[in-house]
Amino acid sequence: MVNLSQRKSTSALQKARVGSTIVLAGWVEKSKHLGKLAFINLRDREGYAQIVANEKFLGLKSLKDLTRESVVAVKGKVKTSKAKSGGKELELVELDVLNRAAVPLPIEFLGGKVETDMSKRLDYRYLDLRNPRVFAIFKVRSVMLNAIHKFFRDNEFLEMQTSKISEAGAEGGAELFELPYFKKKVALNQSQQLYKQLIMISGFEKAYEIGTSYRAEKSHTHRHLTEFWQLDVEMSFLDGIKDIMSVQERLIVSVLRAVKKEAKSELELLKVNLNVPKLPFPKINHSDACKLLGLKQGTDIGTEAERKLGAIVKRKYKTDAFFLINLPENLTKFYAMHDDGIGRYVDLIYKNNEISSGGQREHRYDILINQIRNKKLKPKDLEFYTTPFKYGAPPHGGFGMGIDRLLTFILDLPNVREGVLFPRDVERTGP
Ligand code: AMO
Repeated sequence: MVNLSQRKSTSALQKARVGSTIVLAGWVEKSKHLGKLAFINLRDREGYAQIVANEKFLGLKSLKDLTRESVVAVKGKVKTSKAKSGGKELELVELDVLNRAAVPLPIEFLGGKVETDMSKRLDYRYLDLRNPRVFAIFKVRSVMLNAIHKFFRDNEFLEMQTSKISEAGAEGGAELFELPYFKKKVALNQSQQLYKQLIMISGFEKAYEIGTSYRAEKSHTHRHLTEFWQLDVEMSFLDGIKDIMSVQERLIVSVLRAVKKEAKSELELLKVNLNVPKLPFPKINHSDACKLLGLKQGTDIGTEAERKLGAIVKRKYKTDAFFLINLPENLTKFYAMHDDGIGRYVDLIYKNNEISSGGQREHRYDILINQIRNKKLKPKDLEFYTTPFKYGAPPHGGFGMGIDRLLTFILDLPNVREGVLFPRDVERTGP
């Protein structure tokens, strides 16, 4: 039996001493039989290793039965490879089949080939993710998330975790997922909005969370999911939206720098040439954006208009990232602060798509209640949120950024589903 506790990765093989014995384990990408020799291409999460079996290996014949994608553990001697690519290979001494894969495979991904039918790929996501090109996306996602956590820790933000079950929505009633809860009805959180504000009232001062949000949006687009990951940030005692933009732009720059440095080989594999935008990001007033786009003042700038605006900004400022600021009241939420009908609101557009939205919040109780009424909501339903504003609410604000969207646009992916392990949308609830 091959001793798995001695297992090394395929990348360790390249650093191992010629003549030494090492143990590898992984999946059989493919195998080839040439007379008295057999070659196995073994894959693990670090890459590939070539395993060569010659006559000295007693089980040579049985290797013919090895099916693709079976899981094996091998022990062998490190040799210099005779193949053109060079490097090192393993001469097989011992092989254990840990799990024999059935044939044929339901989807094909040999050599990094990506099936065109996304729905089929998602049905067999566990296999799809074995494709190094698909897996690379999730390595970048992990690097990106580490960089986000590092940024907030370095800037003295506390990490928070808010509840995902709530009694009221924050972002619009029609998009609420309601569910029975014993004798009551509750809803899945649409965002962390109301709770991140409550903890500002509690005195957290600077906090962030990375968590899931749920929206019953019947949107069949490349950038909408029913369950998505959101980065929520909230800060107290801020001096208007400039403080919110400053955090966001520094965050984006440090995350992109980290991805460029720490996910170099993944970016190469995915053929992504990542540019880090210069600081500060341009700021475009919503009213100016409407003029540039030939839209009526107060129009909601949607997907298509964002693309056009992105192209205009790129021509003028040579950047992929800019802020859209000062949104009119008809486009803001009840919790936003306004100056004469203009919301202290900020959207961040990156590579032609909105990736975040935020602003300063209304912390004055009476005005907040009025705004709730103006949006045709019932203050009674939101008492758990509004009452705390009577007992010492500091001026505060923040933003919510779509993690899945950020990854999508960093990697120029065609669809947000590519960067989510098991995406949920209007049709898909499994696997
Ligand atoms: P908003 O609703 O604009 O704001 O959401 C913030 C960001 O979350 C992402 N996002 C989505 N991603 C994928 N699928 C969806 N259905 C989806 N909906 C939103 C986007 C978006 O920019 N509470 C406020 C934020 C705040 O003011 O702090 C909020 O949720 O990237």
